[in-house]
Amino acid sequence: MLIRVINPNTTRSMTEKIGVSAQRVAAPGTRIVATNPDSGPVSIESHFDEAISAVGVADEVRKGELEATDAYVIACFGDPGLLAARELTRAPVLGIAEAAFHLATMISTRFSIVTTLSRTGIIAEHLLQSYGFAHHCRRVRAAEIPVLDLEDDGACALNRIVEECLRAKAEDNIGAIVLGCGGMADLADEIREAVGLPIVEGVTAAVKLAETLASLKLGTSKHGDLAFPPPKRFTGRFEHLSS
Ligand code: 2AL
Repeated sequence: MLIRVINPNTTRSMTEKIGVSAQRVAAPGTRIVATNPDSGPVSIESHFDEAISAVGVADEVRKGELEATDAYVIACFGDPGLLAARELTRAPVLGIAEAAFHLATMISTRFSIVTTLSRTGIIAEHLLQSYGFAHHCRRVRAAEIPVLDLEDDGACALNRIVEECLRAKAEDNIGAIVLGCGGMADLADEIREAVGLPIVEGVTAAVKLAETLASLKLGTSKHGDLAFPPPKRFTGRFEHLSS
């Protein structure tokens, strides 16, 4: 099985880290290809960053379609371009926020999210609303770490995330915590040990769910709104997308 794990930001070190975490939980016969767009923001921390990165995600799915990809994972907590990506393939496409929310509700009745910056909390709140998980989530918390500080050992990211998770455990009346950034994938085990609660990490959750869907031959439905986009002419710098 071939799963293409797309980091929507262009920071290669984060893509590699995400790929290692994905391969570690994958089944023996699963090959993970971890990629990121050629162009776009180095981290995704705003609605603007998300909008630009969604174009890169679509490009990466189009590349994956040339390689018999069995499933895709969008490894950013805003799930940028998720529905557009689904339109471009028959394979299943999972966002890490969506995957983490589903798993968290199967092991707890209430969870909190610990994300990077307060500013991106609103993106998680919008997803909770649109996916129908809002009343399972007690609180969206931020460790106030810029995404690229997760790549910097000197930034004490782990300690700050653990502290915020411990506050969530003490104050939120929850059973589980969802980590709110793809760049936290390598920290989940240490956080789980330090916090003593189930910690749901989206990259690993999405890889296991992607394997499940692909092995059950459950691909993206092409009946209705997720059918391939209608052929049309694109202009200017998107002319190459014309069909
Ligand atoms: C993210 C993420 O997962 N990757 C990135 O660049 N920005 N989202 C977030 N809330 O930190």
